[in-house]
This record gives sequence, structure tokens and C-alpha cells, in this order.
Amino acid sequence: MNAYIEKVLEEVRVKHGNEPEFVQTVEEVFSSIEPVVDAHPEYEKFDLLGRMVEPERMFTFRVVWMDDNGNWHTNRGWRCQFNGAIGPYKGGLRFQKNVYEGVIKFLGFEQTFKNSLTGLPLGGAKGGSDFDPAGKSDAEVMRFCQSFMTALYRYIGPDIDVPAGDMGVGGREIGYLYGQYRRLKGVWENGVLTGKGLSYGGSLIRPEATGYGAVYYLQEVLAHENDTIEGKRIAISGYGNVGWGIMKKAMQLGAKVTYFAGPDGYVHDPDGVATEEKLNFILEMRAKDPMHCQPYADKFGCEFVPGEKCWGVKDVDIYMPAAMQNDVRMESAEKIAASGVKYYIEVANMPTTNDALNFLRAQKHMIVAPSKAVNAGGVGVSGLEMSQNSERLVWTAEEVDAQLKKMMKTIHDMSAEAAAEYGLGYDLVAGANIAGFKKVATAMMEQGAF
Ligand code: 2IT
Repeated sequence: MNAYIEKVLEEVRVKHGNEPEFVQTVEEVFSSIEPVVDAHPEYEKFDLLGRMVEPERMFTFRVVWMDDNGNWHTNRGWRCQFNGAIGPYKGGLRFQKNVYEGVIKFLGFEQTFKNSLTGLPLGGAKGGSDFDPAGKSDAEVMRFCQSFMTALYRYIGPDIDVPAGDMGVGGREIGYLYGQYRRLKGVWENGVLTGKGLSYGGSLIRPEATGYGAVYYLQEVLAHENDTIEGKRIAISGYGNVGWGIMKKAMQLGAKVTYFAGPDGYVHDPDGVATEEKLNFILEMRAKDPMHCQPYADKFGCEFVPGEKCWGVKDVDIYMPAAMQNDVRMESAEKIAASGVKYYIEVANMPTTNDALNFLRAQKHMIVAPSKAVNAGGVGVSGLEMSQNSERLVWTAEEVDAQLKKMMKTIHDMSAEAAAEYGLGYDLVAGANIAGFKKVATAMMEQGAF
């Protein structure tokens, strides 16, 4: 390993010992960029990597809200503006009980390289709160979002920082957040948030974009292997917004999701989640609390395996972890490798631990694709939403979808080319890291030290 990379990694391990997810993502990205850093001794001279692992700024704020019984609650909110070298800060907000600084930083770091891969001018950011949306009424969510935005609004703007959704933040939350931003600022600046409703500047296809984009990326991988998507069976974890998009696009293209896992276990539907009725049921199920997938098995008469994940099942062609970080650990990776399934396509942000990911990459019979490329269509379409807002135009679903498809092909091809350039073969993980890194590094170098 390059001595300068080693030195920066060691500093990160010491400084962020209590933020393991952040250390993990830095180790993952930096393990790929050695040939680039070797070729650019000036990076060390200007301590480029040391700067890259330090967020440009990060806000922590108090969020106080009242529940429906008149009791007050205090949560913590964050916004991490990680890297603005290539565009305004951009990235989602995550509302989840176990969110803390380390999660926000890991997501912000990852977002920086993902956004670079989209080819659009988007810097990297992430934010969120340890607010637990489970079981909250609409009115409680509204009051929480209003309080959250009251703390955040002075730090964001269409040319400054543009938040969006992530886990726990969907169209409803974005609506309440935007309403409060507008009330506070007294301007029509709908480019300040993405993932908006269609009635106030949202983009068609944005809700589906992450899942659709993941399937478009998968198609590029299959094409590289002289294969096609027709008839393919897919096992996924997670049936939130992203999993739902994968199910829907797979159905349209003649493939099917035959396994999906939730917090309570997994469902096996050999016919696939491949009818409108089933897809609508998924939508209903994900809105329920607690999030259980067993009702699907009960309703459609299929097998439900409680308390287990579907990693290791043999009667599929593709695995797509689409739930959350560190969903697939070494134990699951070993089962996945033993199943003989060829394609492991990450979708959720950092769904695989580093040891498990490297183990899977080392399997000769497997092709592994990294989430920062595969799920980039979500933020990519957010970028298209920003363009529509600034042009005061609305693009058709067909226009957005065509752009998304093109973007996913470009991301795949750029990654494959970057890996090939450094003699790494068809290594999509290293290629995505290298391609994402290079653009940010070049922009930072050209803008001088700060
Ligand atoms: O992880 C992600 O890329 C997102 N949650 C979407 C971010 C965005 O700004 O659309």
C-alpha cells in the first residue's frame, strides 16, 4: 500500500475510532485509488487525501417537537457538507433511531464519489436525525419536519446545499420540509430540495429512479457478460422505495424478484413480485409499522422463513442487497459464494462489510458491482430535478427515464474503463472508486488549498 494512503488511513482510524462506519468507507475507497495516488505525487505534497477525509463543515442542531399528547421531545439533527469541489452540496436526509455522526459522515463521504460518478455538478453531503419515524402520526411528522427545517434553512439553498430523502424521509417529509423552508425564506426556491411532489416542482421518475437505475446498471453488467435480463430471478433485501423500484423495473423487463427479505425474515415467491397487485401490496406493507413482510406471504400463499436473510439461496441469478449498511457480513458472503450465483449487485449504501466485499470480489465465478455506482441513479435524477427547477420546466417521464438510462450506462462504462486503464480487468468496485475520485481530486487541486 502507498505510504501516504497508509498514513492518512492510520490518522482516520485514530481520529474516528468511535465512528466505525466512517473508517470503513474511507478504507474501502482508498484501497482502490493506490495507482492514481502513485501517479500523482503532488497529492501528498498538498495533503489532498487528508483534506478529502475532513468534511468542509458539519452542523449539529437541536430539534424540539411536540407529540399529539402535548409532550415535548428533543432530538438531534445533522447536516454534513462533505465536499463542494464539483458542485453544490447534495445528498439525502436520513431519519432513523440509530443515526449518529458516524453514519452521517460515512454517507456524506460515499455521496461525494457517487455524485461525481453521475457526471453532474453535485458535491457530496448528507444529513439526518436520530428521530424515530416509526409509529408517528402525520401531525407529529409535520411538526418534527418544521422544527428540523427551522434549524437547517439558513445553511441550505439551490446553489448551496440541496437535501433530499433517504431512509425515513420520503415525499411526505420533503413536502413538510419544503413548506417550512418557503415560509421562513419567503421565496419560491424549490430547487432547494429534491424528491418533491409533482405539484410543486418534483420530477417524474424520481421516486423510481434509484431502483430503475440499479436495474439499468445491471443490464449493462449483463450485456458485458453477453447475457440479458429476460427470465432472470433476483433476490433482494429491503422492500422500501429502492426495492420496490427494482421489483417494478424487473417486471417491465421480463425478469422477476423471487426472494425479498425484511426485518422479520424473508419471502419466497417463485412467480415473482411481478403483478400490479403485488407491487401495490408492497407499497402498503412498507407504510406499516412495524415493517413486516410476512403479510405478503400470507396474502399470496408463498413461503415465509422467519428470522432469516435470503443470502445463500441457490435458485436465483442475481443478488441485490437493497436494505441498509452492513447487511451482508462475512457469514452471509460465504453462503452467497457457495450458492454459485454469479452476480452480486450492491444497491443500498455500503450494504457489505469490507471483508465480505473483498471476499466476494475474490471469487472467480462472481461479478461484484458497488453501490456507489449502482444506486447513483437516485441522486442523478435529483440532479435532473434541479435542472428542471432552474429552467422552470417539466420534463416528461420518457425524457427523464431516457436520461437515467444513459447515465447508468455512462457510469458503468466509465467504471469499467477506469479499472481497465490501471490493468485491473473488469473490476467495477475499483473502477467506480477511481473514476469518482479522479474528478473530485482534480477539482480540488485546481481550486487550490482550502
Ligand atoms: O443515498 C442517496 O444517494 C440518496 N439518498 C439520494 C440523495 C439525493 O440527493 O437524491
